[in-house]
Amino acid sequence: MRDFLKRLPKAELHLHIEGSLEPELMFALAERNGVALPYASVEEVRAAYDFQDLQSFLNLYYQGMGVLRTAEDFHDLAMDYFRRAHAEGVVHVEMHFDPQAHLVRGIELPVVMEGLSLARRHAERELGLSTALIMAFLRDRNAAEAMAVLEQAAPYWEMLDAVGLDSAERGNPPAKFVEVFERAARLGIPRVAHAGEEGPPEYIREALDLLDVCRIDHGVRCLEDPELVTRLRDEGMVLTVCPLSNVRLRVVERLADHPLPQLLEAGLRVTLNSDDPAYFGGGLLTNYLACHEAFGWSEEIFIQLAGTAIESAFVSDRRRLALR
Ligand code: ES4
Ligand code: ZN
Repeated sequence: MRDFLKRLPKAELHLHIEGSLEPELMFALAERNGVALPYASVEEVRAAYDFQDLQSFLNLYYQGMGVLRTAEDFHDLAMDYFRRAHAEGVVHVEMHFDPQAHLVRGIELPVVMEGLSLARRHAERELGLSTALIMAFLRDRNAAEAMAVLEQAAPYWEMLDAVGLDSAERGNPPAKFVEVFERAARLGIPRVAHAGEEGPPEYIREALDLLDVCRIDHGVRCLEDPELVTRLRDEGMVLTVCPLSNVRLRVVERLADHPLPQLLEAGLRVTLNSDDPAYFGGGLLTNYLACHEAFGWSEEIFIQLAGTAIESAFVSDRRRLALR
């Protein structure tokens, strides 16, 4: 099965590039930039990744990205991830990035964009990997700031495959960002949003009704609302589910308790994703393998899951055909 899952052409639709920062690279960049780390070794870093919930993870996630300072750092971060993904049989990667998390540290948007853009070109040329870019707004900061970031990104609008919404979900409903997402819609930029990870099914409804998203990131809590499940199925809405993330952030206790089988049973369009692979115990292949162990799924199910990801990826029809 490992061989089969490795060879299966897989697309990653839900990845935070800052969450792909492995402790080894964190140390190398800290050294290169003269940034002090509160850890003595990579082992100590990994030992600290024992999360209680989303917020306890986010605290270390924002701390870890403090080593990213130059365009070269962002390039190295993304290339490091693209190489690992390529080695796991990943053929397409859609990466979220969090401009506000860098702006608040004095790292300007052009620095981030230059580094990520160069890495995307390298990945395509060296690895044959296609990539997409999703600029995410931090929902635990105010909407005016998100709007200002969207305007500041004007030179890069053409490069954005979508905008997204991430960070601490509870108490920060999609409704807060209606105007920002309306502006993105008028600009012709597609929209996705995290909803129903820790937050209630109502947030999934809001993401659909108020933000007009074409995919829901996570969405696992939709099962608490049968009418919503019917709607998601009828609309063919895609959920980018992150199995190991949900275990590590204690959305579920064990993978065997994960609602993935029920989501599939309900006829929903589900994809498997790694979210923050450096923090949650592995990349896309590791997530596929963990699902095989937990649910005993057949090759056919994995072909379906990987196929759904390729169907709903932000790529040209020409590239979509080549990915299959
Ligand atoms: C995230 Cl797992 C998760 N949820 C929400 N926001 C995030 N940013 C990075 N990882
Ligand atoms: Zn996420």
